[in-house]
Amino acid sequence: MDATRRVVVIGDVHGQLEQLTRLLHDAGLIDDQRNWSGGTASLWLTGDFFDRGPDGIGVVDLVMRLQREALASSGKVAALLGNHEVMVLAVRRFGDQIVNDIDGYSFYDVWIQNGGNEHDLEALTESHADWIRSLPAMALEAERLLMHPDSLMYKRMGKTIGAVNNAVAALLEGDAIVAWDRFIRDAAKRKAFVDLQPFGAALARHMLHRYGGRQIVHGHTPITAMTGAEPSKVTRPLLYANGACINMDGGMYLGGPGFWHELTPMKDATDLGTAG
Ligand SMILES: [Mn+2]
Repeated sequence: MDATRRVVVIGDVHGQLEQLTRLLHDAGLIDDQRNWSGGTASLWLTGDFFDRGPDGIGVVDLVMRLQREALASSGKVAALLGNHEVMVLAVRRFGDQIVNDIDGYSFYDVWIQNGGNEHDLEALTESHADWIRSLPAMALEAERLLMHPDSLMYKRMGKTIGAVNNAVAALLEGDAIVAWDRFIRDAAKRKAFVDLQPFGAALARHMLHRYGGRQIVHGHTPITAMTGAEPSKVTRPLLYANGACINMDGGMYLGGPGFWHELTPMKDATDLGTAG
């Protein structure tokens, strides 16, 4: 692998296919025909392709195609598993089945409450489902720990990235409804690393110590929910937790334009790299 290859990250898309297309074009990763033009570049998406927006399936179809095209030019397109992908698979598998008699809800209810899009569910094929099940929950690239949520939820699932990814994959292959429910409930938690939490930065450093990497790159929580900024004015990632975390979620479903961000080699703990 080329040590100097570009590594570009794009945050949570939530069905905003046109915005994703514009960002990929701006970043030089696709041409006017929407074909991969990124050469050997590496592209990471932080997950949450579905729900809250118009065309989650269109987004996934584009990412799957670019993944094949990038491979042909020794580039890479990779994506993290988001909790909305897990929710869509849960509804596909369990439908309106009541999860437990005490709470009396189904995954369908939870999904609808979280912006579930019926069109996405109807258009979801077995090949989409297989692709989702293949997505890593965590990954390491360019000295960064990449994961969708800004929470501690993966700690209970394994002590290494490989163990967490295996545990999540096993969950998604199985019919253990309680385990699916726990994952989806866990994903409601966020902001574990924010500076307002007394130990936010320390918890981020602990995650890095446990799983590797010098900085956490995540999505899941729109930057506007951390800073109070107008969604339309969020045009770059948020560096926080004393430089230990980068939030990539531009809140595209809230009307944010989104952004792309290039992970440059880390020089020091507060390096944010080059923002797009
Ligand atoms: Mn999420």
